[in-house]
Amino acid sequence: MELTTATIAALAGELHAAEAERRSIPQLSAAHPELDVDTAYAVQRHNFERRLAGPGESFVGYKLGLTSRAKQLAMGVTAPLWGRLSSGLLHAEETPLDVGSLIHPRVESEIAFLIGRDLEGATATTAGVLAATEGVFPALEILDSRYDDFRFTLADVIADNASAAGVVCGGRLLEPGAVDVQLEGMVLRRDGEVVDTAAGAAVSGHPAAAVAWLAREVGGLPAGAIVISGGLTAPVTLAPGMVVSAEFTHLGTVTLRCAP
Ligand code: 0L1
Ligand code: MG
Repeated sequence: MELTTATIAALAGELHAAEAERRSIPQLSAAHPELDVDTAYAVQRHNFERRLAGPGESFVGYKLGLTSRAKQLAMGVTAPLWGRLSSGLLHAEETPLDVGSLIHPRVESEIAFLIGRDLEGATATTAGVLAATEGVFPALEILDSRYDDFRFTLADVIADNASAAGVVCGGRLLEPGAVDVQLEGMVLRRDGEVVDTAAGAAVSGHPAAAVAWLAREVGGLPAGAIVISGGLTAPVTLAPGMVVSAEFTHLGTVTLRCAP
């Protein structure tokens, strides 16, 4: 059964209130098993428009999620998804994160793309993405599910803007011709200890392939958009005082510090 516009607004309101009040809620699909992927994107869009109406907020790009097998296994979901990024989600590398401002914060390392010229959606390919990309750089994505126990169906997590809670940009911006992102190595450290390692190919075989999928899904990407291509490994749960860094072979290092 299709959900009405009023129900979509109500479901978006539940997620918005959970985020604002830093409390988790039951999965939307528990009360609305008819919530499908298309309707979930409508819920996501509703809240993103609400976010854009906030002071100083603007669209900055997209996030891809569940593009690696490690992430799909960690979350028990078997398909990729996408969410929307606004300026308020950009978290400066030098600013400590107050983990108490989030419900159950996690972080994961990603390869980010800065799109240099408009990319058409229908015909987007891996090569086309690389040709349209101004540069690639390393990022850490801060995640926070608004659902109880960080558990959800695919539709639930899409409605929740793919658990987006922040993006830390770091390292160096390299032209796509200057680095093979598929072979780019990454070492993930928590408080200086190695917790995981991966190569770019962990993301859909090639991070640019994931971005091409996104471009086809959303009908094209505009020049200036930032796209984070999805976590290379399972995420790390954050705690006060923790320092997490992702060191890439050529792209450099990006670090997130949590406030004590
Ligand atoms: O960026 C992501 O992979 C988010 C997908 C949703 C699952 C999660 O919250 O980790
Ligand atoms: Mg992510």
